[in-house]
Amino acid sequence: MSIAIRKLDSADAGFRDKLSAVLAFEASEDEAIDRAAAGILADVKARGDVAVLEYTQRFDRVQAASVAALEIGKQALQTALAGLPEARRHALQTAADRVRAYHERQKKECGSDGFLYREADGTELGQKVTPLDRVGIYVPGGKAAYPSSVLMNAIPAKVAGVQEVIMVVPTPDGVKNELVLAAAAIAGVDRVFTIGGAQAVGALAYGTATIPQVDKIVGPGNAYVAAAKRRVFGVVGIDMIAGPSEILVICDGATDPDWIAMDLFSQAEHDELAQSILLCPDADYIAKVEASINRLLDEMPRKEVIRTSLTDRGALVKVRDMEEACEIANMIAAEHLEISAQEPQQWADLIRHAGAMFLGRFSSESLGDYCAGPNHVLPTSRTARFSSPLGVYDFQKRSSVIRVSEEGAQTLGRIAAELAYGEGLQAHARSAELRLKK
Ligand code: HSO
Ligand code: ZN
Repeated sequence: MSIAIRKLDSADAGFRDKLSAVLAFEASEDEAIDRAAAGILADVKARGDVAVLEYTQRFDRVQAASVAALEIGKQALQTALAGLPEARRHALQTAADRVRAYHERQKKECGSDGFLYREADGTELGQKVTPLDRVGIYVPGGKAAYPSSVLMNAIPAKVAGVQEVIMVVPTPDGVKNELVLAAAAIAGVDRVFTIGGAQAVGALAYGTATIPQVDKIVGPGNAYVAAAKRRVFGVVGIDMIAGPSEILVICDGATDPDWIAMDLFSQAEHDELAQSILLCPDADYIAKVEASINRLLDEMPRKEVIRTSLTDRGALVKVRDMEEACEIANMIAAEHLEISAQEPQQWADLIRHAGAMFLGRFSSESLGDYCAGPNHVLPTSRTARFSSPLGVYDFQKRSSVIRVSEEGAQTLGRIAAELAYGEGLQAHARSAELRLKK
């Protein structure tokens, strides 16, 4: 059975509206789910460990005598790592090394040392950068349990200098994912608790007798986890509320069509709601990619997910030229953008909005998902217009530093007092004036 993948042409009337309809995605903020999450959070806040144990029993069917019994010790993480087949352990280690190297570079380049400068009168102004003390990483259980995501969340935190990284991962029916535990060992996660859902988010946000309160919670989760993260924001920091995966491919029409078809599949296989779109100026080439899609689909174990994703949210778009493709790509602001073309840099220069850019025919998006080095936690649902990949900077914060000299206080004091009187704030004005020389 062939796939009825949508075909659009930028020359057609109403093209922009049709494209907008394809892109439209409202993260369903289900009221019932939100209410349930709120109830669980309030309960965990009030009853701590006891509530966590009850929900873990109810939702994951795991019975434990205490929350401490739900912790997986460091030794067990090392055992999981040692138990992996050699090739897999080596791949995981190499991926982790590359992700670490990239984020160390990022730390160096992104102003992690802060700054301080001195004005002529001796006043010094600057910024101090400090890592967060303690961070929680949510790792989903079940079908979306990705060991690669453990690396992508934990490594930048550790590189930033976070002292304690606490991972939570649900283990429905007590089934543990050994590769996830091995990834936690390699990434240097400090503590792992086998809890999940809104109860895990609540435990990390408020702290319980056993689970320490964290400063920020990162990592993807189901609708309950997302609702809980939204609700605890403010008590703790959160990274983002991630939507389904997206890939946008701009191709000049000279890449092996099978490669492009498989790249589109690679994100489509994540989720029925994932989005894969091709932009290409060559109609004959688009037909070839479509033929590849139809031929290759049957080989895919996750073909039903891919089929639904491509039919409901996918598109093959004929564009006027590569310039127009870049303009449309900026409008889409995709999580992942592949520019599969001979001279990709000239087109990359035109791109302003994309979570990650994969340049040239050999840069398949899947390499970025696992081991190229940059983070695979990226802005989705057009949020690349205003946000960035998860990075070392998400695990750091900045404090302003102000050291005013006696001379500086004379100049600044007069300005501040003047403005304070303007605002009707006498104490502010006097506080500045008291430091003026009599
Ligand atoms: N493409 C996903 C990450 C991932 N892919 C994990 C495979 N495993 C979101 O960027
Ligand atoms: Zn992926």
